[in-house]
Amino acid sequence: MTKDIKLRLKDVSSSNPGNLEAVFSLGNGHFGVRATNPIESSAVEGTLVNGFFEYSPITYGEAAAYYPKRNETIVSLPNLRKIRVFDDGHGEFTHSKLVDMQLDLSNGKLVEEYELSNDKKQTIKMNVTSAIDQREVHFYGIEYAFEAETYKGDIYIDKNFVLEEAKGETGDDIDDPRKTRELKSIKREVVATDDLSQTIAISTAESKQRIEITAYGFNDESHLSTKLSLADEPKVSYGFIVGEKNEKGDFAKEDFATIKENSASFWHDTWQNGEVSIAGNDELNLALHYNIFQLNQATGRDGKTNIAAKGLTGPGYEGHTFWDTEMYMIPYFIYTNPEIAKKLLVYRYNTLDFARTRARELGVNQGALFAWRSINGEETSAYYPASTAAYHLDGDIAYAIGNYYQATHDMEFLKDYGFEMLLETARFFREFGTWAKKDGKTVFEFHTVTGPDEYTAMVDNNYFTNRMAQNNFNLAYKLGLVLMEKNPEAFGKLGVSIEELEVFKDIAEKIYFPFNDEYQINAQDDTFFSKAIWPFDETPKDKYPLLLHYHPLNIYRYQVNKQADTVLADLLFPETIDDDQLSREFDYYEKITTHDSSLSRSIFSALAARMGDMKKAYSYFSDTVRMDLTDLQGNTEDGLHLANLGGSWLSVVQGFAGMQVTSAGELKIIPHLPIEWDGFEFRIVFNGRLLNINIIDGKTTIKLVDGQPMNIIVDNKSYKLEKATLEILSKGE
Ligand code: IFM
Repeated sequence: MTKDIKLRLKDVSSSNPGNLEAVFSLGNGHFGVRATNPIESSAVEGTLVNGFFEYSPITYGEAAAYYPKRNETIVSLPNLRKIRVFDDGHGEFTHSKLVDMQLDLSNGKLVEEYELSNDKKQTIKMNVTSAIDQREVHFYGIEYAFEAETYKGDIYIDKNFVLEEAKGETGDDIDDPRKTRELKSIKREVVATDDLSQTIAISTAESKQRIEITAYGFNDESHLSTKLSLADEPKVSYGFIVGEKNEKGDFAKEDFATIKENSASFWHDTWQNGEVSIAGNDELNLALHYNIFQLNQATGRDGKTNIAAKGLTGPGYEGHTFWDTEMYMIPYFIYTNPEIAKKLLVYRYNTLDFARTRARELGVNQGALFAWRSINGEETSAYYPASTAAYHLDGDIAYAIGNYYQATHDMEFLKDYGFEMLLETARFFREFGTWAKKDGKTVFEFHTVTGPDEYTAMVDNNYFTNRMAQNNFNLAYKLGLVLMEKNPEAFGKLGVSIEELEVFKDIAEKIYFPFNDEYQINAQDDTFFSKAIWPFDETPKDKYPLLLHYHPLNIYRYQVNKQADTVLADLLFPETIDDDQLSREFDYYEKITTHDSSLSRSIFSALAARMGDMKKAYSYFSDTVRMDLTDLQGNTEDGLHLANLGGSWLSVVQGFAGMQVTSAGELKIIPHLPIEWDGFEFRIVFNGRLLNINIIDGKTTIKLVDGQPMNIIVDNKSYKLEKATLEILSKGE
């Protein structure tokens, strides 16, 4: 990291405890610990383990065939940070005022300061330092340092686990689909205890998962309950590790120094390949670093787990993974840490059996449809118009596979995982779509579909979906040929023929795209423009987000967008649209978009930057990059908005720097610098090279930090990038 960057309490606008717990949470892709107040209990007890969930039945008033029967909910574990502190008269320090918090993004260390008071209003100070192990991902260490204030006697601390039932945030009777539900079938028990350590087990009755965690002191002689004297020494400290058995069922203790070292070295490496910095705007620079930090903390790195919509920072959306991963978060990993991108795609591969079953349930004999929302890959959404019908997800996964392959040429991945997924998703689209006649031409269409915009559902020919499906067919065709040539045996094993690939190519050429003649723009779907525009002028501010105040059917009959839809396709496929149409399209859809979804603004920012509308690009970016620090969506306490974190990287790299990979596979950038910044700089990993790209007013400097020479296109001119730094002056300089 270029300089140490820390997030402090003053950088966060909402002091609501739930909000701070999420914002200052620590995670390592395996588990996450919300920064709950260690003394006072919190609404969300806050330890979440990636992939650790419980089933509960979904009850429908009116069910139908193949509606999912069971829900999955991520399980909140007992609070690892909890400590009880007593005075020498058996009173307890039950009040705890947060004074400051500081999260060091260069090494992952969280430092907090509290003032504790007992019923006699006597106070002591408590400083808390914690870190999560980023390499041995089963360990978390926390150190409490106490300092005498008005209270100067002995204190007694108790660090045994408190096994109270972890609460869900809501009951099942709340109208907010973004929340989680309460679980009644979780067992928490102490399985071993002595003076020096305590082991508890958390098990789920239905999903049959079990986790054992052990708390022990920093030193071999540290007791979990002990007396410390603030009379003899004005400052005393005590530390604990909480560790979990590893995958093999072994438990070998770690110490705090190692946890901190593993955290610091991980962050050093992560920033080395993936730092993005803004010069001349410290506030946005801090927010951008923070977002990338939290994105990394949330990401499963083992091929078995993924990224939940709220990461490991809160139980919102029940811990489910959505299309958010492939469209908003994987790009950052593809271009900074492709190994992790691969693991995320392998997770999808590991859910293929569920996806095949789901496709059969939808009546197609071939292909696979991945789950719209799930933890383990099994579809769990009870509301199919905004989930199963959003089958662009298959195309989104294919898009990510295509980008990963283009940026790595990882043949092993293509052979073992990638092509099979492309094949199965292309088959699904082939089977689920339909041939039709339009204006005397034979076209391929998709009916009864929901695009990314969740305020429009079950329409025909959603433009975005049709583009994603077309890309899916093209990828299956092209990468199928690559695999057939490079590894005919692997190709042959998949039961696919050249004829089948040719069919994909043919469908791709004939896919229908709705177009609006009046406005000369791509139409979101076949009937979008026949609807009235939502009565924005009559909608009071407090009726947003619309989803919490209006029945879906009421919303569906209007032209109103929750989030970027057609314009997202424009961003993903820049070669399909010219500048004039893009500008018309952006203007039209922007006016009817509420951004009620956190997945929207980053796309509008990136696109506006590409169009050179820097005022808009900057304004959308400011909202995007600080979304959770300002609680813009009003629900950060349920967990951070992970897709938006990835979206802020997209805004800078694919928006302001205009980075894209051309259809010929070349890296291209078209820099646009907002006047508010002195410049910005980022690193990219591309086909084994590490590049450092620095954009300041009038000059783009590209350094090949590592790897072989390559070509790069800047502002539509091709350059050879060799070891020496390439400096390109912008036009007019
Ligand atoms: O996947 C998104 C969806 O696009 C909008 N609603 C929230 C989901 C989870 O982030």
